[in-house]
Amino acid sequence: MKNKEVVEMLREIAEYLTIKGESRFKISAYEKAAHVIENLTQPIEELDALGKLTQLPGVGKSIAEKIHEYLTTGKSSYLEELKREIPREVFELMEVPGIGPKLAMRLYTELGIRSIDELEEAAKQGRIRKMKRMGVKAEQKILKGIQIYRMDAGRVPLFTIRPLVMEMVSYLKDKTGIERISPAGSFRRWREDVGDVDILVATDSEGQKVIELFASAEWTKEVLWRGDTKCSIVTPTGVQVDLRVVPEDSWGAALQYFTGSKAHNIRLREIAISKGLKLNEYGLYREDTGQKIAGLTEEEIYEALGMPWIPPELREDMGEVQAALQGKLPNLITEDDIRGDIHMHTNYSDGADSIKAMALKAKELGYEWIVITDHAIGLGVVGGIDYDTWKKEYEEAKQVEKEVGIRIFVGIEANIMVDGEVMISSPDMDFVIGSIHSGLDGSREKIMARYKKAIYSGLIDSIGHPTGRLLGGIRPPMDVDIDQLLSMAKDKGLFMEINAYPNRLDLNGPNVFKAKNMGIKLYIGTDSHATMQMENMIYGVHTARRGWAEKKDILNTLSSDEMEELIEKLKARRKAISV
Ligand code: DGT
Ligand code: CA
Ligand code: CA
Ligand code: ZN
Repeated sequence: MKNKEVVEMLREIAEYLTIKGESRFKISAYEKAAHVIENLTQPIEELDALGKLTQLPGVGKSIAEKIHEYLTTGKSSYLEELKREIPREVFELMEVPGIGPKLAMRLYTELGIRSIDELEEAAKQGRIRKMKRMGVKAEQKILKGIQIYRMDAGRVPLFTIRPLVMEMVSYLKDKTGIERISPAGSFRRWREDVGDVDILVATDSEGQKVIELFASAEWTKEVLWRGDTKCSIVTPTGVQVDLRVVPEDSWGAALQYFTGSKAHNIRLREIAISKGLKLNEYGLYREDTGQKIAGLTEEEIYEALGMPWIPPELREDMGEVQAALQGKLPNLITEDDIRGDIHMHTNYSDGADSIKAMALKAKELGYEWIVITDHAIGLGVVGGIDYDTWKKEYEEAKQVEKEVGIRIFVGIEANIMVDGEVMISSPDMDFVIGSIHSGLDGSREKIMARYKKAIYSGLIDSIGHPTGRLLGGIRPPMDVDIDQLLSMAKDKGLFMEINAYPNRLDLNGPNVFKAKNMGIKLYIGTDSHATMQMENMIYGVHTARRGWAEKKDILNTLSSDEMEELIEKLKARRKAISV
């Protein structure tokens, strides 16, 4: 099946077109088609062979031809042509947060900059401020971007590696019959980005076999180190994965040790020492006699240290050990608690799927309700909907609601414009998310003034993807004063979003923690633009858990009746403002 390759080809074309400054319409045609094919379960070759490519939503004649050419010849002459026109170096420059395609192209052509090192030199020499429409500020922004880029370097967002790691674990389990195989490290703690991946295997007799399977599998591009109990490899995308084999009776101790974090482990070791015990990756021992008192499971280790088992997401030394000792650990929200999804797009705006498709997917996921929030007008980039179109969408949703048998609320994702105006909101709408989609590089004063005006207008119920960051060095967060934002949200009774789109995770764990401690309610929104993406809910749930969120903190755990009741209140509140 070549779907993945075709998706990559289409996305690459879209990237090149962006750099060329082609119309947004043309670019999003390729992005949309890529989106659709990404979610296709059938091999694209089959559709092509049947001449049915154009039946896919978003795939017109011209894109179908390019796919056909790629499937028959292994390349796209259109893409080759684009590659001749635009040098590869421009893409490297775009890896610096804050440098978009146009600026990258200008830096390349006007200053002849060919690498990030050269860019840094040029900025330090003050050559960038001399370019047209650039200045000292722009130059400093570039230097800051380079700093962020270097900081991120070597770490990858969790979602880019998670599917492969899960595949590794189940493959090794299947082939060996060993039950005790688990990811550890930052991966198991659900950190949003990981330096390397750690996998742990407990076996007394099959270590060699596991290591052989691991090192010779398709995912191994290069073996860095191979010994009797440890093997480190590099995946095709350049991520290092460490596999460790430990004795069966050390499973719990090793899992605890290698899950970390380092700071959490240090805390635990302090507790152990204060009790006359010694904790390491083999077990928990009495200091005086050397007798082993725990090691087989994590639970027994925590118990022997006088506390309940601590969920991995909490092991960041944010007070979890203290809380555990006092019996005050939060009762974290779980995937099973989720009864609905807030924030998703349909083909009314830039989503790939219909209301019905989204509703059916929600039903498949076992939800009771969803809140659809298509983009409103004012977005510039993607076509957003106006009030009349929203009204139509609402009516269609009511139809679908009956057909599918799931509660469908229809809200909107309103834009908080550059001047803080909310575009658009109405008391009829079930839920109004206010999001910033433009001018993300504004100063802290500007961003906060926009948020303030929008929040105090009374027209929005929540803040969507509050910092606007995109993981993987793509876009740094806006210059948001998060404490001030949370205080304003609290003041006006707004909800804060935990955007579960895996390259957003916004709010992130630490900010969820802050919001929760201020008594602000949150919700998880997958921000899905296609049915498949609704499965990203897990990233939101685990981000919530990293912020210590409990069931009661998160709107998605409400029943459909409770949600309806809340929505009636929100509508009444908005109505009171608009009269
Ligand atoms: P990463 O890979 O940078 O995303 O973060 P981790 O947490 O996965 O760190 P890694 O891979 O270096 O080590 C995995 C775990 O092993 C770490 O979370 C805790 C444990 N560990 C590693 N080195 C030390 C150490 O020097 N002391 C202690 N107490 N634990 C360590
Ligand atoms: Ca690691
Ligand atoms: Ca490691
Ligand atoms: Zn948005």
